[in-house]
Amino acid sequence: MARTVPPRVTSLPAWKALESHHKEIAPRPLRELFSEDPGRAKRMRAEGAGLLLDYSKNRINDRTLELLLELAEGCRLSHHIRTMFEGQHINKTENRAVLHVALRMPKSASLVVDGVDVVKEVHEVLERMERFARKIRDQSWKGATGRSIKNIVNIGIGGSDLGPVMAYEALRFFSDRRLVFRFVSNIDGTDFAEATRDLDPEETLFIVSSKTFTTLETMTNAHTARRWLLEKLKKEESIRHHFVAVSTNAAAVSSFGIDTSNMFGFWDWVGGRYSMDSAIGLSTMIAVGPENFREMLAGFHAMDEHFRNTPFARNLPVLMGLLTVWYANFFKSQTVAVLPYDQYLKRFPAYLQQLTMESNGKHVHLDGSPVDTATGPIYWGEPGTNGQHSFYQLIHQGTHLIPIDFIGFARSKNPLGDHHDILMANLLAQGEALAFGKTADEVRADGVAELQVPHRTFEGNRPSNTILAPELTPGTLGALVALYEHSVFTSGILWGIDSFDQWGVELGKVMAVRIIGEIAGKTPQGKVHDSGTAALLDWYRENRKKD
Ligand code: G6Q
Repeated sequence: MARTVPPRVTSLPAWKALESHHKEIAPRPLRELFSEDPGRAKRMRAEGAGLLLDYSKNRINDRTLELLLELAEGCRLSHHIRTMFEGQHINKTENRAVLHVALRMPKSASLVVDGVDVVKEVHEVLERMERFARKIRDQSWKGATGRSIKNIVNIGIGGSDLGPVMAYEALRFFSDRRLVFRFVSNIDGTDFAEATRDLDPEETLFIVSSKTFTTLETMTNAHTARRWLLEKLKKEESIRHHFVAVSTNAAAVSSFGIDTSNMFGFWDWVGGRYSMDSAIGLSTMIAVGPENFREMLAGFHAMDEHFRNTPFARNLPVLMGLLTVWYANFFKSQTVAVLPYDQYLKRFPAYLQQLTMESNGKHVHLDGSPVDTATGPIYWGEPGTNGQHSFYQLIHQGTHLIPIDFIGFARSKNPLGDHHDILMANLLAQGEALAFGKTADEVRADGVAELQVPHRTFEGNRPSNTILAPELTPGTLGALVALYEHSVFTSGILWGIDSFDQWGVELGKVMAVRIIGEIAGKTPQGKVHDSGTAALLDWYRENRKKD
């Protein structure tokens, strides 16, 4: 297959034009951009898959958009979108297709990749998951002693944990409240101990979620779970009633003692951080039921179709991906804050951290040459309004420019008095205050003492996107996640990097394994470490056994 490395983004005429355009736009306040252009808010919004994106409070004008769209053209974004949807091996460094979009294609669709109809396989697994989820939900699946399952513990880490946790929290409203869900990821024994301390093994099901079934943290936790279970249930035979696996590695699943008829598979073309809608979402399906899970998949698919078919000027993920590049490379912003005004989305920023930072935290182009621009920014955030009483001060008056994604819904799942109106008023007020600030004259007009005026002045010009939807439903969640997946893809294409590998995770893993051996005294400590690490290791060896 011909290697299609996009042209360097910095060599494109649109890049050069954006550099000089940035000089004109950077000093212009959003106040001015709005006052001279009454149609701006109406024009700078786009809708897709049930989501509304208002991007008018960004430091852009029509010319900026024109140039950013030209940049996308120059990087052959349409071609790259097509190659992803066709199942070409766009994850070059691992020589893999990238086909999370196939996980949510309808049953009637077909996508033949490397001679196999992947959609057919996806639906076969989905149907097996459904049968299993229904058995747990209607209590016909029994534990080894004949008791029904009440507790579901997902053991996994990274992509095999963050999506399931986030989705469980986001869709908790739709979950079966008779069931208890816990998520164990950390190798720290505290995670397992706290997650299981009040659970009865007879009523507990473990889902061991691991694509490779070799991940140190997950396998250590899974073996601990096995011992915890057998301590009470004694017989090895009980394992198959209390353990199921989600993996691509049938041999390892079987040698753990899990019946492979209770293994739910997926494929090497599903990256960990893109897998919450694969069998990795088994805990989500058990929690919310197969119908809601299907609705979530439909939401993902609606955004996939929007991304694939909508002209870039009205394409939500493309616009967001281009704006990410605009701030990261021209304003030199280093971070993006994601601020969901919905308590159910409390784990969404953590989920996005992996999706965005593991995908676009890269230092070389696809061909291995060093990047010549900054790449993926740091993502962070907390649900509103909590963040307002914590870190918003820095966003309002600090020295860093932090673009924001506000996320909100027209209706609450828990309408309590006027809580929701107050919540949404805060979202709108923050966007407005950040964009337009408060001038010294306005502060003085409030009668503020001169000494305080500079402290109480807000420069404004802090950009934000506002993403709105009628309600947080399974479908909305799917659309929202797909929005970010494709916006990450868009930025990654512009930067010319591989958004689908994660080599950066490897080195630490290898070194940890070596040090584990050294702690246990199996490998001699020589000059393998720098003096600082060697001293810390000595300290730990001396102190680990003491009270
Ligand atoms: C995600 C990464 C990574 C992965 C975990 C767990 O894109 O690949 O976070 O999901 O390391 O891997 P396993 O599922 O193989 O245990």
